[in-house]
Amino acid sequence: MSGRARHTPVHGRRPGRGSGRSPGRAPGQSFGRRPGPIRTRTALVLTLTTALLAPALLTACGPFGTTASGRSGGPAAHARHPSGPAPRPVPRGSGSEAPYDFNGDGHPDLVVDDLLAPGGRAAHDDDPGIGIVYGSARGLVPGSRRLLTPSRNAAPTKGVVPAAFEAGPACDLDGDGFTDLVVTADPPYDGVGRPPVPVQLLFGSPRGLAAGRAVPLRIPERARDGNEWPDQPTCGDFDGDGATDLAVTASGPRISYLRGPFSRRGAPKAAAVLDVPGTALAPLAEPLDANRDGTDDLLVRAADPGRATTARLALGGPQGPARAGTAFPSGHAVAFGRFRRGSGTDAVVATGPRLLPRYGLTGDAPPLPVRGRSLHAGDITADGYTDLIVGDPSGPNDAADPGAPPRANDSATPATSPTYLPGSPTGLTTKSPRLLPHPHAPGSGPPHTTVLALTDYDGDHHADLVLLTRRRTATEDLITVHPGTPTGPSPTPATAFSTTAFSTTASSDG
Ligand SMILES: [Ca+2]
Ligand SMILES: [Ca+2]
Ligand SMILES: [Ca+2]
Ligand SMILES: [Ca+2]
Repeated sequence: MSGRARHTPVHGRRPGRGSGRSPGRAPGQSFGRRPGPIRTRTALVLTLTTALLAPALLTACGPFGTTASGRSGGPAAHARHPSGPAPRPVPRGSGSEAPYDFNGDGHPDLVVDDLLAPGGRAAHDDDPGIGIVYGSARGLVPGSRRLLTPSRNAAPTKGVVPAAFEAGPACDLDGDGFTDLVVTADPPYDGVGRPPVPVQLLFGSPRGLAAGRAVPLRIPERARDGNEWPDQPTCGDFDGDGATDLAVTASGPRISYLRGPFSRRGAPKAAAVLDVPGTALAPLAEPLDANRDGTDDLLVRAADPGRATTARLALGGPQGPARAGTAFPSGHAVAFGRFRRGSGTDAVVATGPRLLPRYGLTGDAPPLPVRGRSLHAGDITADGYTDLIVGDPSGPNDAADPGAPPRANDSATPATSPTYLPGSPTGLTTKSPRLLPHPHAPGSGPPHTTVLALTDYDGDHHADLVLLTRRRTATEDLITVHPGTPTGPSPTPATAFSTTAFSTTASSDG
């Protein structure tokens, strides 16, 4: 995600599927690829500089104010509040059906998978872990944050605690009303025979996720195929029985289809190998029922994320997501929603230089000249039409040259920061696309802004945008929450804090 190679230490070696981008996982996203222990994260490089948010930050005292100083000099003001507010207890919940609600209090929580290590530099030797920010009726509460680390929270394999720990999707796998987090670790493997299952489950609870260790996902032998690492875990109720299931890659165009509910020991209720129309599973922000038949569908790609490729739906049914559905043109990401008036699900494909809308999934429409490789769909304006945030405008190949001008032969919008594109009765429109200003992160050098999440955290029915902005040499970065408004994401963040705040978090719950 932002300029850091998630190395894999010591033992585990995961061949194959491992080279892509892995965005922070949260609702409202639809892009990229699933994280795994060996990943190279490529920076989202953004070259548009703007001062719009510098003054904004001065008054950006969220409900739990992190940056208010009232003085001039936004960056300096922020530097005096280096990380975030003092840790607060995680609110205790009693279970809910809200997505990404690890403590079951009815308010979605945020997963931050790409943390700056203490001292500021991105870690190359130690995985700083996964940060969780808990929500409230007023939105995310940076004080209510917890750090999950491999040493404290991962399940050991043969007595060895993993060193890498990456967040995957979140869903309620045991059906207790507390969202569970799927993580990927790097268990030891001697290269002989089938590798161990690197996927682990952290179960939610009234105290959230940090209450205990993960358990390894148990994939019965009959549901494995080949000698590849099981990867790209994807949640959904693919058979429509009401229990959340998991799909995990096996080998070639086969998946391990694991039916829920899952036991607290990580075992599915039933499991089988399924053929799907592709070799990789695309991460989706939330389960997708594209044809609205009551079973969730998979989006399957012909190649691992990181490369543009064709994708196809694998439609759910009583036997699981086995039936080939709509095919999509080659691109980096596909997002789904209701982008225009109509009764069916719409899709949009990000090719890199353009967006290809597919209204009603199959309807052709003129391409939109918006550059980007990641898509985040949500109703920001609360008008009933899904809006789009298009991220990663320059792509990994441009990461080393943040000052590069837009490419030649580019009649497209020279988008160098995430772009906001509203849905409307007539569809996605470039009449009013808006480049989002870079939040004013501390440090020097060009800022890199990635989209962490697009979901309604404060319950006002406007999806709220969470950005992570980082400069290459900085010791602090900045997560900003931009509330959704009738005209798009607010340029003024309601909340701002650094990912280094997680490392100052107490290890036990209050
Ligand atoms: Ca919550
Ligand atoms: Ca659960
Ligand atoms: Ca199911
Ligand atoms: Ca909102």
